[in-house]
Amino acid sequence: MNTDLFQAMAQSIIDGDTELAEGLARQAIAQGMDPLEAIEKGFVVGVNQVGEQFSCGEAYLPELVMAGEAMKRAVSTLEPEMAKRGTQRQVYGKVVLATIHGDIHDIGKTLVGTMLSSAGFQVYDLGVDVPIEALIAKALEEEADIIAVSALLTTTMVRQREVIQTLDARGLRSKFKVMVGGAPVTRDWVAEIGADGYSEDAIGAVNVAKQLMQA
Ligand code: B1M
Repeated sequence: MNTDLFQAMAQSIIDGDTELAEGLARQAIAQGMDPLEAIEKGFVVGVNQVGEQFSCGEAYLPELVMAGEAMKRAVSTLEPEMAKRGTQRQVYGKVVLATIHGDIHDIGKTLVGTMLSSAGFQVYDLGVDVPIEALIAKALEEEADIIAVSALLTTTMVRQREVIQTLDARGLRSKFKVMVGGAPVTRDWVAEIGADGYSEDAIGAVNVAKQLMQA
């Protein structure tokens, strides 16, 4: 039963059991499960639970770190399968993607990058803790269509606005569409900072990026 497998996946993250998380990810692939379904119905449920426990003081940093490691292993095990399943080979556009300076959360950002690549975007994933200037320099170098900025902390989310302000100040705003995302990002925030697109999750990010290419 997939329900049991999803529960085991969530529990492996809660327990910070990296080996088990990888094993369950492999099991999902072996039985032909959609890898994104495994992530969203299984592993993410666990990482969200650890996050909630952390925010109310029921879990501590070591648990958060272990959950993060287990989550990363599960996602990286599933990523090749996700890429393999990306059937649309049309190149939609170029995306420069990063988690912004001061922020080292990379799981969701990497997932967004994988989904965009599998859908046919050329993705330049600059990693985490990326300074605004480096992001813009890469976008200029690659003549990117979209700058995609992930932030998981309320303290780093403000740098999404700074990306737009910097583009404005340098007369580059019209050259790029700016897409933002990450757990604290809301529609209100997107409207406030004047970003071009936003999505709550990786699948939505693909749709938004496609829309931005037509705008
Ligand atoms: Co951090 N952390 N963390 N953490 N961590 C959060 C974000 C937090 C909400 C936990 C909590 O308190 N409940 C909290 C932030 C509070 C706030 O600012 N409001 C928090 C904190 C406080 C911290 C530290 C400050 C803790 C400390 O040191 N005291 C520290 C900060 C370090 C830093 O960045 N400078 C820290 C550290 C860490 C770890 C390193 C231990 C680890 C990260 C490991 C890693 O990434 N390699 C970690 C983890 C694992 C989490 C939680 C539990 C899970 C994040 C995650 O991977 N989710 C998180 C709580 C939570 O979100 N439930 C938490 C799964 C992932 C698939 O989802 O990243 O949301 P997500 O990505 C989604 C969407 O958001 C969206 O699509 C993705 C896929 O569906 N999306 C985009 C993301 N980017 C997008 C970009 C787009 C579009 C969509 O377009 C550009």
